[in-house]
Amino acid sequence: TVWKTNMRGVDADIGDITKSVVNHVQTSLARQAYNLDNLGAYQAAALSVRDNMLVNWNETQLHYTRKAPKRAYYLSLEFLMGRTLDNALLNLDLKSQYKDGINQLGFSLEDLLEEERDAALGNGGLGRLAACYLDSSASQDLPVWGYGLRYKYGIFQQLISPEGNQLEAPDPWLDNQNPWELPRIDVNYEVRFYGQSERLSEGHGRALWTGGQEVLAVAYDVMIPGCHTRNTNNLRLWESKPKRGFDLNSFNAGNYEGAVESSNSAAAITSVLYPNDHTTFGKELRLKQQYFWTAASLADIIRRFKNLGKSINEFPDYVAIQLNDTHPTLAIPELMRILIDEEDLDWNFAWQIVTNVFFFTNHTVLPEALEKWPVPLMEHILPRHMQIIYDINMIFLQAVEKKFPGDRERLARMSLIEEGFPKQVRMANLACIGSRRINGVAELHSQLVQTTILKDFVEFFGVSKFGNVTNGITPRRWLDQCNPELSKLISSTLKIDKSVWLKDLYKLKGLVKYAEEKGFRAEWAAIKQRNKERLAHHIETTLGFTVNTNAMFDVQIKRLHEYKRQTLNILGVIHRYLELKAMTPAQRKKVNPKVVFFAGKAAPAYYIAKLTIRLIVNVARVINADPETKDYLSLYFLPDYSVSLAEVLIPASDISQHISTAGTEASGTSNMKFCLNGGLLVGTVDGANIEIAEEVGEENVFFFGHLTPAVEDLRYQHMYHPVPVDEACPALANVLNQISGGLFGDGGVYEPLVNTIRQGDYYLVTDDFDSYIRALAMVDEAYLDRDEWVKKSICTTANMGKFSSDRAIMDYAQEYWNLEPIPVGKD
Ligand code: 26Q
Repeated sequence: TVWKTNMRGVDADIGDITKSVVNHVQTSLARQAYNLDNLGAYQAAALSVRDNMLVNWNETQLHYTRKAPKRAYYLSLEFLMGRTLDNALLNLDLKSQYKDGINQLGFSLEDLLEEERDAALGNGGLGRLAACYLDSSASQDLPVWGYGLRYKYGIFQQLISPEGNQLEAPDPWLDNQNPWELPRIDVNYEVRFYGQSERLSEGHGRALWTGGQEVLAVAYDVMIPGCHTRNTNNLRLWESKPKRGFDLNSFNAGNYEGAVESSNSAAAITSVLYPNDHTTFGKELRLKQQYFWTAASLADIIRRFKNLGKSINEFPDYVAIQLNDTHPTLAIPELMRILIDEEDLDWNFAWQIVTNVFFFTNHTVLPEALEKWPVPLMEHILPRHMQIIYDINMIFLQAVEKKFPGDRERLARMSLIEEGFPKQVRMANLACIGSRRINGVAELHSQLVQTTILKDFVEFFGVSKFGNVTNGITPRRWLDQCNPELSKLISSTLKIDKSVWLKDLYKLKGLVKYAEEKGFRAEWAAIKQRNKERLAHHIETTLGFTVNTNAMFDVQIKRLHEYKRQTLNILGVIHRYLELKAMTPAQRKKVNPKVVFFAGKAAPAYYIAKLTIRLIVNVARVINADPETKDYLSLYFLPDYSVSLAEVLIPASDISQHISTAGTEASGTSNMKFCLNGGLLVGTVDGANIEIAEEVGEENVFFFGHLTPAVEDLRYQHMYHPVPVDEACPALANVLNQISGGLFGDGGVYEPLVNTIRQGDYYLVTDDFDSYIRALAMVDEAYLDRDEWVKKSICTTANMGKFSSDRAIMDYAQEYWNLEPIPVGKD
């Protein structure tokens, strides 16, 4: 088939589409077009769409090579992509044609979309942010590539046992072969582990690193189509393979197990995504993942740079590398190793290049979440890198000593090495001193970075090295794709084609004036209602529950974490249940009916988080079965939260909860997704909630709780002047006593969870509980005046322009990377 191309991607008529799909059924899948199932039809449709993308992808890469602009590389161990087909069809502007074409073949496009498995190569916010940034880079014609790992198993599948326990199952997402990736067996690099490093000169000169184990990194490319542009960027994922099939010496000696052992250990590197966010470090395999990925990516970046024929000192003029958290920090000593040991540069020259290439984004200020690696482990796996880290540290600390003479404590705090047994390498310190600039992900968070964990570094380098880029989300997936009816209403109301407002989200401001129009409000509310019914239908067909769609939908969906305080939410639900029980039937009739949804995964070893899930499930069992109250309050824990589940949940939400202890949630991004879809927030004064309220108006956000500066004091009080919960918050004490007393099954089971609040209460559930309950009461009151509520909803969506990831990525391009758009076909 010859495809006609135009500026909006690729155009094709319906005959071309059916022909291409049928062709893939027969030649790629080797199946017959009759008796084809939905999965086969999905695969053929995907391959057909892929053909379209490939044309653009090739053209884009050729264009970038010819124009040789500065490029940026986004290094992330996580890319939480979700599904691709719908997104690709929308970005290429081919959805309606494919809908018709698929129909003609006797299938429904909506059904085929459901056949696709999520690419779930991430834990949560950090991984989904990377995916949104790829979409925005391509959509704005920026020459940006992502680099990550091709995990054979993504984030585990979550099952909930009858008792309410989380069980984990593998996520074999590649089992039905992945039409969206292009294996590049010819693009591969050798990566060394272990062995010996021998210094070849005095001081911090060259060394020779030999021996150990060599593993092969093989590239798989994933095409990233921009929205309504021909630019199609690349996400390169590495797979590990043994360098040679198996060890021939062992094989010939008859030791067949030994012969395949080292090949198994090579393949293990990219076998599974680590399911922890914010905790548990020190695992050898994780360190090997980090080095394997940074080494392969840097080798690839350097090879591409060398093809330009430029001298190495121009490297920072052609390359910017963004480090997504500290996970890729080994890229810093690895680039030093290449420049010194392989390119034979002297230390200072190499260091100058390095510190002009890297940029570092921090995503947390929780002290327990700062990445550290034991020195002995690092010495064993990466002996040369450990030498380089010591060299960097010595030179750096000399400079600190010169600026702050005699300040031993400062030196100890700023050192790359934390003293102790064992000593540990502080990755945030290394990322900070090795980068050109450092940013946090929301205003408050960036301030906290500068005044807490990196305070000493601000004093040493000056504040201009530090900045803020408030996170964003792509309105393509998080409005147009997940909420097509709302997208249509917006286009027809503004009389602006969606291709325009989706790429200039401030245009949504034009909706404000329609908040005063009754007819518009009715349409707006009707769409929310249909989205609630769509969610209810999804739950009915997947879980068998009948959900009351006349109730307010209240949603909290995110990883389970004490700092995110799902506990506060479930304790609030119990409080409400107890209140309802105490009412007369006549009193209950005046209550605003509410359905509460939870979803989210707990890290497999995070005991308290798992216990929280168990409590939610068992509270749901009791409440939903109570004939007196179930019309007014019901509760669901939806298992196996994912990007595609979020796409159904978010458009259906009336109110969502973002209730972290102030100062702990760096940004949050689902808060932006809910607001973009006309859902309101109940939240703490934390992360991006603050900036959302600045944009949409504080009257449209339900804030509660203590502010960041109070948190430290309160914790101190808890430690040194503890007050029993019964005194500090009787309403909460009553709820805790009901749990302990067995209202939701064996109370003893929940004691460890309840005790985190009764003793210490590090995340201040007690301190914020009353304020939280008051905020929920205000939500109820506001919801009863439905007209006013819908106005709030419209004004919220209308003022979300700032939170497009297009704005965020342009900020990186201009203030950090110094990158220009390189549109394909416009020169
Ligand atoms: C590190 C080392 C070893 C094992 C695991 C990890 C690890 C993995 C994932 C550490 C942290 C993460 C993920 C962190 C994360 O998702 N942070 C969130 O990032 C979002 C995007 O900036 C913010 O919106 C959230 O506030 C922040 O919690």
